[in-house]
Amino acid sequence: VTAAERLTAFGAAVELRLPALIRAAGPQAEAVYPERVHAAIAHALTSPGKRLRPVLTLAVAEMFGCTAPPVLDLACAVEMVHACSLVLDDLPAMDDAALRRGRPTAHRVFGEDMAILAAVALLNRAYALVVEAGSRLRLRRYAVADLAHHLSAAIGTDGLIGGQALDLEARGPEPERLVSLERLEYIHSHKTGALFLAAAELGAMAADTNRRNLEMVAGYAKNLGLAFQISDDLLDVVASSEETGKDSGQDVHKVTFVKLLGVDGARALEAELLEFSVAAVAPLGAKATPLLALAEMVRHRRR
Ligand code: GRG
Repeated sequence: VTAAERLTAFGAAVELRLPALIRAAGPQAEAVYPERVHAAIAHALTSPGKRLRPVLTLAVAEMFGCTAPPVLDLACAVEMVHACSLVLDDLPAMDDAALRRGRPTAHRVFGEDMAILAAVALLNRAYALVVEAGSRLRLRRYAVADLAHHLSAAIGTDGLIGGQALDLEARGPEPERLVSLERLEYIHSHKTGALFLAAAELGAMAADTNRRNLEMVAGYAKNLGLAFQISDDLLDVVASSEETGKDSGQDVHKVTFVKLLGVDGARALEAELLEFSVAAVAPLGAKATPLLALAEMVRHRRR
């Protein structure tokens, strides 16, 4: 199998596993209530996403020799955090988006109240899964608390929440006059890059690999995440919502790399960051081929 086929297989495994993880196992699992929250969670989680972050977790874990079943749940936990962030980001108080993954956004289908509860439930479930999967892995170098801390750091005010908060503050007429390139890099590397970083770190920790390897994949993931957000800025301008499955032109009131650097400048920066990401894992040699394939996917993505 080629590296690209391996990535596709990881995505398919995630796809298959996600629905089973919505509810915790146990005596409550058969309960029907709360139907609308569960339906909203299913809508947010099982709609057709690209599954890049969990694929990254699985690819990194396998690269360091770990294919144990709990890694799949760890990867799904990362996707749950991502799904949570999308539901929140789409709310009227934030992007007020109508379309996500080619479907109406969670709050448009289930109402804002249920969408908020579904987002919080996804986040809550993600932490439970990290603890469960982390315990089953029986790691030597890392404690379960290390996994939870890395995830928490990625989400907190120094992670997704921090990046999103500054992004929201930077909106208005002519946002490009308010925000420097440095601040924009902070916004993007936090609101998007941080979860790519955690996805890779969790994969490395699940494989019980050493700190040096952990740092290597962290360097890869940080650059990949930032490049990914730049490609997102580009697609908002150059692709249609039929292609991306979400509202395009969402960024008119936001500051983006395209606004600060132009389309060509943003493309050049994206290419440079992808080179950095690939260079970070070069010492791993042929083992890193799936990570190179993932960087290629980001380079060529149209959705
Ligand atoms: C509590 C988890 C949590 C978050 C709160 C709302 C928020 C803070 C952060 C939002 C961050 C956000 C939505 C960043 C944009 C990231 C991005 C590029 C999303 C699109 O990712 P894709 O293209 O989406 O991978 P699919 O649909 O393919 O999964």
